[in-house]
Amino acid sequence: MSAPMYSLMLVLVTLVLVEAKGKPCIDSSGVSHPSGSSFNEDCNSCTCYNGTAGCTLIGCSQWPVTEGKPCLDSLGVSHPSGSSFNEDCNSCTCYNGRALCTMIGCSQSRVPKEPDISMTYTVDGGDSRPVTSHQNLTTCSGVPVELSVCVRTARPGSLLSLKVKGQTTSSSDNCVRMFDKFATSQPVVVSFDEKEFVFNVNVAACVYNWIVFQRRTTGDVDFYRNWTEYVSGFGDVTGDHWLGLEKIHTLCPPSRPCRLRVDMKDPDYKNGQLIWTEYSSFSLNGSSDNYRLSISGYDSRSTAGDGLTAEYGENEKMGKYDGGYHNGMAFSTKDRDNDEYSGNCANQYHGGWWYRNCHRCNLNGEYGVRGPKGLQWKTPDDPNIPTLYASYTEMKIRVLG
Ligand SMILES: [Ca+2]
Repeated sequence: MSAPMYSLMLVLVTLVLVEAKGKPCIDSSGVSHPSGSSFNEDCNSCTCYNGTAGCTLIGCSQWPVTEGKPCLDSLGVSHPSGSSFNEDCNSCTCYNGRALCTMIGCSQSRVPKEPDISMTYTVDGGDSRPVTSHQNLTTCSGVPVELSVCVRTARPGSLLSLKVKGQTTSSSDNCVRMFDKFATSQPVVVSFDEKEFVFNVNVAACVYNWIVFQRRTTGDVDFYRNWTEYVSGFGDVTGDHWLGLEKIHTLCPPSRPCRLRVDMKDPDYKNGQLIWTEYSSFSLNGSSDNYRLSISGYDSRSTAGDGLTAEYGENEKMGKYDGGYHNGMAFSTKDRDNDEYSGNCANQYHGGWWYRNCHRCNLNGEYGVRGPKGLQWKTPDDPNIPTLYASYTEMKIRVLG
């Protein structure tokens, strides 16, 4: 290599090193952020210190950052500058009318819905024209719906198509499914390219985008971690992970509580079927208050029972715990004891949690253990549900408003 070429390479290497030392507090929209403020950028959460941004990757595995997207969500709601909204697994913040979005770890969750359409048609066997029908759909409270059309007596290989708002999906098996977003009732067109027989159209599910902040499916990721790790998060957002207390607090501060859903499977309960629990209000205080939990609004339709706020036992009947056993508790880890027990609950039960004295549920406990150190979920107020030990958990939030 010639000397000038070598020098040029040195210069390039030096430039790269300088670039890596610290990035300016300017986001991709060209907005400059003041010291002490935070912004989201290229899958990172950045905080400005003296004009330089320190950034932490917060999980952006599938979708690129969308630059310069208008501050409109999929329902057509316009969001003002400075506000944040959630969209298709992204957290978006508006700057001067443009949204900067970062994927933050999301699971599309289909919540089964009672069918609100049931159409049955019998087509004359001699009629070879495509069958077309219109039917109004009710909404799933403004969130996308999953539609499914199944042909009970389809001939093998016959093509079935479903058309919604100009979009068509086809399938050559017995059923075709499509997702769509309905802000209001919309007509649904169902057609066949051949004469066909009897079919039904159902709204199969309301599809919510939930941000998963905790997932356990194997024992591969150790959850017996220290305070720093629970604050910043660990694991991979596409697999088993804990998103991090600071991010959960940012998404669900007390001023803007989230909806919480907990999905679980216990192989010894209902043949390991998925069971769930929801709370209408979930928020965490900030680091200065050790991410204290506020949780309420247990959904009585939940199939897993109330492990977080159930009132039972003498103390709770007397109102001692004010809103449930884990409500109002700070987070504790093996090196940060914020519980009400004389010892350290996190140490004793091998997790990090909003322990009191100590727990009714311990979903960050030791994977595979059927006991209080394990992924226990206890709801003794409900005689129909035994104490559960999960082999699968997802804790997830929907950002509201
Ligand atoms: Ca203690």
